[in-house]
Amino acid sequence: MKKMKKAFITWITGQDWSYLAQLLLDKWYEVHGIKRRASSFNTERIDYLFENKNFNLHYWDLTDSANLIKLISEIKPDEIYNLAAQSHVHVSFEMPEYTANADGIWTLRLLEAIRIAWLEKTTKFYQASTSELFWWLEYNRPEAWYTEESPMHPRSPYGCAKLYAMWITRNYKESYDMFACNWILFNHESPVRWETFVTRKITMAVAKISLWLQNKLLLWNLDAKRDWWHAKDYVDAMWLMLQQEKCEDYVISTWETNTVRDFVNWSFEEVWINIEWRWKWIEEKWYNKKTWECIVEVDSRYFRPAEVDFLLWDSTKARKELWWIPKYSVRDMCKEMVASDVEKFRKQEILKNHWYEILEQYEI
Ligand code: NAP
Ligand code: F7E
Repeated sequence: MKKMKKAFITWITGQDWSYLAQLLLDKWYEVHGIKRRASSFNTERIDYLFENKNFNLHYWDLTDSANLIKLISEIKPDEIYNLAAQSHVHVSFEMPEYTANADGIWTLRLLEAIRIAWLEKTTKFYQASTSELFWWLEYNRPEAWYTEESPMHPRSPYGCAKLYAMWITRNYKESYDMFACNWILFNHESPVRWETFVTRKITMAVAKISLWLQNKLLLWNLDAKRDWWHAKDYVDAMWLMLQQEKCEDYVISTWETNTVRDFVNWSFEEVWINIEWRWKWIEEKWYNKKTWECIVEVDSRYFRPAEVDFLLWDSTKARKELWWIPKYSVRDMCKEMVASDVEKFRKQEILKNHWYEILEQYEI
């Protein structure tokens, strides 16, 4: 009988993991995920997996090297997917030291644990790297495609920490002949994206505005351009990468870039609210064309000390070598995210009203 493969994933409560877990369980893997203990439940994205006997959950914190070595030595995973990170760019300016530890040094701990457990020749390692390592403006190429040869210039503590993680992964590959690869990822989103990333912040606000539960959406740089794609497409590609004979770094992207402004427009179109903007840049305000209420406003609290203004990548290498093609367009993804948030808030309201009716009925 064919041996069941073991996958080890850090961490299990994030957006990507929730999709990756399902993909690996469908492919008949024994899956081990780790999570940090929290004082409240945060396993909403993966609750449905607990019934599957091939799914195992371990508690652990990134500062705990001893427990990491113990887990890796006991499980002896065939594949390790390192998704752990303080992944919010804005937050990294407020918590730079913590971000360096979580996103940089943590990767080193994991690579060392593989070596200490004598698994460097058998375990394949995947590092989630990022497009936040690149920036063109300084090189006077404001709107050109990035390629694998583009200069790296991180613009945030998050980018700097991820740059270290990428190079230490490359260094372990070269020094110890490990199968250790980086995947440079562009922004990928979904209905379970964390609420403070711009796309989810927009779709949640649009859903609430359409249901009269919120008045206004506050944003910052509406002109920033991003190469957004669906997280489901990304986990397919991630698995494919670890199945290759040769260990290579890849970039995955959609070949399309759009502004935050476009995403706001598409989202309002999904709930049939016509909007019109007045005044430019810092004074910019958007109005509902039916009621003339202001529903989008620029707010300087979301300002970043340094910003990556533009992202677009030529991912020819990954498409040629991995035969990976995205299934979702950015518009499909936006549609799915808005529909999911409208459904979520509508259900919550129905439930709330239902409880009010019961309380009134019994005069509680
Ligand atoms: P995410 O939703 O923010 O998930 C990150 C995970 O890391 C969460 O499960 C979080 O746990 C955990 N975590 C953070 N700090 C921790 C700590 N100190 N101790 C224990 N757990 C900790 O991220 P994602 O969007 O799935 O992204 C996955 C990976 O891809 C990350 O490395 C990210 O940097 C990288 N990436 C993402 C994108 C993107 O657009 N999504 C693009 C490029 C690269 P809690 O749930 O307990 O907070
Ligand atoms: O911002 C602008 C903001 O926070 C996108 C992470 O997954 O992708 C993500 O990082 C753009 C930026 O994502 C608001 O200034 C305007 O230009 O959704 P975001 P990000 O910073 O691109 C990369 C590839 C990663 O690796 C990261 O882990 O939108 N923007 N107004 C705003 N952004 C936020 N969050 N909130 C606003 O109100």
